[in-house]
Amino acid sequence: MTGKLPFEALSVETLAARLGANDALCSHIGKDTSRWKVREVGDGNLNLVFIVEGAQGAAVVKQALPYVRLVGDSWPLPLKRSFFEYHALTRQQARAPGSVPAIHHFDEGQALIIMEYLSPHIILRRALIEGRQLPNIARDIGLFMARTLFRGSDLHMATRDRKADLALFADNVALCDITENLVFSDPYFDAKMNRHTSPQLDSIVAELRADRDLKVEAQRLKHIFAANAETLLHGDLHSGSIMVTETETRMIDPEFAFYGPIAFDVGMLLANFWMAFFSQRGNEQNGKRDTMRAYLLDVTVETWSVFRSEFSHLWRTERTGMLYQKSLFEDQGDRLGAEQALDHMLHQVWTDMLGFAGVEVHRRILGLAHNADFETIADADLRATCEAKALKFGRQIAVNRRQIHSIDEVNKLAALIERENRI
Ligand code: SR1
Ligand code: MG
Repeated sequence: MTGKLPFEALSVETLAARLGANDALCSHIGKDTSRWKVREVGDGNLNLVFIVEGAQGAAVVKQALPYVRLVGDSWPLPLKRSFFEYHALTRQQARAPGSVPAIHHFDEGQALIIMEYLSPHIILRRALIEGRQLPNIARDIGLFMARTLFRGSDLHMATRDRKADLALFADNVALCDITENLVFSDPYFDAKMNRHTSPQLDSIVAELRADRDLKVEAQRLKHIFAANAETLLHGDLHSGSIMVTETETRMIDPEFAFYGPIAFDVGMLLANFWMAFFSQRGNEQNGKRDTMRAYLLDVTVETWSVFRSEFSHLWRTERTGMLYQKSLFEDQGDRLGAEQALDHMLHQVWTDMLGFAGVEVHRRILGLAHNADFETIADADLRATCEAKALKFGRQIAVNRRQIHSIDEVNKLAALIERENRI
């Protein structure tokens, strides 16, 4: 296939004929297309994802569609998101080696990426719903965030390279637009594509939408998201964008990548652990989930702590960019000045992270794109109870973020709300 052919969506039936001559794919799975088995496994909101197995191995073929898969062709979406995903993956691999799938081939015209088939990995969200405790996720994700977010910023990069990258990713307008609307605005009014568990949550939703402080806070966060081009973000770092085994963790799907605030990836990720925490009650039929709940809170503590300490380590050892130059601090014998600036930066990330986490919780319960943690709770009353607690938690961490000083404080709040009988 060449990049010059007009775009055409692949299908299970056509994939072997269309990619049978692709050297990269053949070298990984074998040339004999009669032995290829193709499955379409995409369960995300946007793209096609095929697993192709051949005589010598397997690979993943991911292809963007010219519209939002979740909604249909009434919502067109640029194929170029595949280009941003490819370029984000190459940068993440360089900045946090081993944290993303290996890329075998990219075809911009067909908006497709051929990449490593991760097996026996499963989606982290699925594992958490099943009540599985993975020992390494906090460390692996904390390191991934610190390394990609630090090394993609003006703290580390040569300013010319960073500006070129900023320009490259600035065109990811349509995907940013999804986040800007779906995360920061739609949950706070009766936007057309919103849905929630009704009628159980109706009065809570009305109250939330009438909450002026919350609405203002959500817009302040949107402003930070849109205006603070600090680093190359993953842009959609939730538990559905992470694949795991007992010992391995890989981040996938960075098609929302763009230059934004460091705190966004961290907040979105931690929000998904807190939502997993609040949804455990809905999955308790097969046994108590107290240990799982405790595990999830521990994961938030460890993720934040690993992020913080790796970010601090990189600050001390790899601060080669134009910001907070060593020539102003360490080289003048002012190591404490550099530490003071680091403290200040981490404090800002902490405060904004809580806000981003709060709005992420809200949008997954009130907006268009819900998550399976709550959606798989079949009993609507039980689901609404879990969701109402998460909504309350999200509101408190978003609005009170400047008064919350530690992750233990946040987790005490989560545990308190979780134990409430009435909502
Ligand atoms: C229309 S896309 C909805 C959501 O799916 C993606 O995974 C992102 O989270 C986006 O917000
Ligand atoms: Mg995705």
